[in-house]
Amino acid sequence: MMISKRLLTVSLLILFSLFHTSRIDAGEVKSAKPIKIIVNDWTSQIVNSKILGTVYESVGYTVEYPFYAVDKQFGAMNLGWAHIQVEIWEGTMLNAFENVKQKNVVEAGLHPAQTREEWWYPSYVKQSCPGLPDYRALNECAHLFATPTSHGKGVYIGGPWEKPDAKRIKALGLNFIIEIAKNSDELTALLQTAVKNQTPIVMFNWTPNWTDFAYDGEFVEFPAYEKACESDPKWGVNPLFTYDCGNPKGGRLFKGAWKGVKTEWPCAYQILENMKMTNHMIAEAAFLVDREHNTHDQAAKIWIERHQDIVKSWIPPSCSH
Ligand code: TMO
Repeated sequence: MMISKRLLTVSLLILFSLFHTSRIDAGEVKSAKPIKIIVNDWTSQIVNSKILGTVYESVGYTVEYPFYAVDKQFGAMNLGWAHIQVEIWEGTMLNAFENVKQKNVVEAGLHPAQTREEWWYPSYVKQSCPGLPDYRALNECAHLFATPTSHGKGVYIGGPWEKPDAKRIKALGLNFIIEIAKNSDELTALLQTAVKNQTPIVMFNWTPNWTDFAYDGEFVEFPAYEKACESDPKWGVNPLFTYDCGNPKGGRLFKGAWKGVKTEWPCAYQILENMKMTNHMIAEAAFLVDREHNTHDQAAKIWIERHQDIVKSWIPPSCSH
């Protein structure tokens, strides 16, 4: 009895390792463990995650989409709790990413897209505040952006992503307060209401985004960013405070992965490296949801149908079914 049980165990082990080896020989190591693709709280990131996840499923992987706020995601990735991030914006996430990059997180290549994240308004706002886009016009026009509870100060609508807006308001002496929208859906709703009523609004926005295709709009031009603006109070128009400048322009957009992805799901890692999104492609992904009211899943499906050749080109031949 004892012996046969042991025999059974041993033969099962041999069988299992044969099975495992044969998969390695095929050059398609496909761990059945789910790949956890991080989703954040703005549209293009969610749609891009679903696009990538759909491609992963098409080559046989299992995928999950845990939500993480941007300030929690890299800690989770460093511990291997989450595995992939498809849209890392230099302007909002570089420092947090750099903290984990030398540990258990790797950079998986750049998107060709060039990014900017900054205060923004739809163009009709300029009719009532003609000094824009120069930031100095904001104080002359602060009353236009006031609300019943802002005590005459202008209201700037920010997002839930780390930005030095409070420091900038102080350093540049702006007569503004900040209200934070909880995600890109709320920003979109506020913008659409303002446009419908042609009321002034100044809010956080970025490019690539759906607004690139939907509205004329402009970023506010603050004093041009330089690294020293963040660290040296003497730099810039205010000698006492840092952050008397705008956000960087021409920011990089890149991808990141938990280090273990390369060995656990090698094809997934290669596909992530090969996924390269332009400004146009990302704005389109967001437009499908924020303007055309598809769900994130529908948008991913439509996007993949429209760009089949591009999507196919991300999949190395040894990884396709
Ligand atoms: C990170 N975001 C694109 C919302 O600025």
